[in-house]
Amino acid sequence: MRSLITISKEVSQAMRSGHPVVALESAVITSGMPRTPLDKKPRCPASGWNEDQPINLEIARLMERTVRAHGAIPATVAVFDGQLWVGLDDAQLDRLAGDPEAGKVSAGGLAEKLRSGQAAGTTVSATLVACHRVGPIRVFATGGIGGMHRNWQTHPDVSGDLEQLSRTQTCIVCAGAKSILDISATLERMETLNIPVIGYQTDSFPRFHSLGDDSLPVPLRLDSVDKIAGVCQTHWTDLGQASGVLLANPIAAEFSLEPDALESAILRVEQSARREGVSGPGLTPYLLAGLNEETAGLALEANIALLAGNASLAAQLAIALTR
Ligand code: PSU
Ligand code: MN
Repeated sequence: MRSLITISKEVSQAMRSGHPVVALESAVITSGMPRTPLDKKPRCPASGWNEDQPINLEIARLMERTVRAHGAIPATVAVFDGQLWVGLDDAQLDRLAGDPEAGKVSAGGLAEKLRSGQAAGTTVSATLVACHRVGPIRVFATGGIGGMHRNWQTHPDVSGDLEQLSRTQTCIVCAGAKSILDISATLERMETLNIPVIGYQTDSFPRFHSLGDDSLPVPLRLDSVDKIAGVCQTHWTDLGQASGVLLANPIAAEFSLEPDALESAILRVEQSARREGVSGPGLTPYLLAGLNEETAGLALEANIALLAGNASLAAQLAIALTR
């Protein structure tokens, strides 16, 4: 039978020779970032950023370049032409970012997308499926993991990211959970799922667009990638545990949004989501886009900065895991 998974030559060679690989998702490309140019350079370090190109393409390229700059190989995961691709070349990245029909796909929807031949960016859960199937690829960088939406008590919108992470032996590097979620409930859920949650050089669980605070302590703080690699190795190899690890990497302080202003922006965007009846898979993209507008681009700058920061830490961890 024809395989439905295509691993790029570069990624498969790297995996065969034990070279560090970092998986990258693509829902951020198709559904998480504007498809228009930024018209200036981002404020965070972003060498090679092309102001004429759409933000979604430039962020994907920036993450790949950042992984490479540290000496690891990026493996961006996406679906098109009836294939689950692991590792895209520049033309494929360009095509995905420019495809107006491409939405996002989660783990449960992957099979149908492959059968129908439609293009889609993979969410964290769908990217984890690829990590597991081809490797496992041990390290994966994203912006913020999906989790329990606010009001989950009345409408149980809980991202499939959490379940999938609970059965994939991959460490996901993220800036915590998105501020639009119920972060406290999300942390509780990860404890239930036996997912180790590690704060990188921080005592508090970060809130994606902003730093965390004392109200949400991380279960474990570690300050070096070698120590984190050690915990991952013991979790998977010595103990044989099936769950992944969540590494929370706070946004750089200079890009962190002021918590009160962020919270009131979230409340306004939530209100308009309710008014327009937005729910389900469209909710996260709607809330992220609304926040970018409400904050006059500050949330977008924060999102770019944290994505690049996570790619950098993920590459360092992937290298530490090969030692
Ligand atoms: N990080 C970002 N932007 C994003 C996402 C993460 O900076 O758009 C995506 C991830 O792909 C994650 C998804 O899996 O948001 C969560 O969506 P949902 O809540 O519908 O599961
Ligand atoms: Mn959801």
